[in-house]
Amino acid sequence: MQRTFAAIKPDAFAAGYQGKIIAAIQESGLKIVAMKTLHLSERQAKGFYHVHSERPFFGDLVTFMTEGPIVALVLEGDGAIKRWRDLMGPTNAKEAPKDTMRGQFGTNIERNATHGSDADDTAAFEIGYFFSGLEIA
Ligand code: FUP
Repeated sequence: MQRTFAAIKPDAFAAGYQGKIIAAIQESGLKIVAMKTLHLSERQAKGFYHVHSERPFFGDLVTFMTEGPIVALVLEGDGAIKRWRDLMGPTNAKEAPKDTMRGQFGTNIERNATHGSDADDTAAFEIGYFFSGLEIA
């Protein structure tokens, strides 16, 4: 069994797509083992995206991720990291197929509705950033 970190970003949250995204996760067979709503501070968003701190889009990304609440989740299942990334679609929502989360609920490369860990090490960091062991079923 593998775990991954998923987030419903402020654009999808504000538009009320939480339910549809959570339903798609469950219909895919991935199990939700932790979930909470929170509104990131600037410091918290910078810490989450620290690997991108030198990239030109970092400031705008932090502003976007702090503009409203998000849903943070831990998903579990065989191959969960790749399965959730496949369900999300590519980073740029404009290029994402319409049967993916980003294709349905995202707008562009920044406002792309959802996040998913891209590897085992980032999943471990991101799960631990948002949840304590006691909060994961
Ligand atoms: P992903 O793993 O698909 O979330 O994509 P990346 O790790 O490459 O990028 C992380 C986030 O940075 C993306 F979700 C959106 C944002 N981003 C931009 O805003 N502009 C870019 O040019 C690239 C990424």
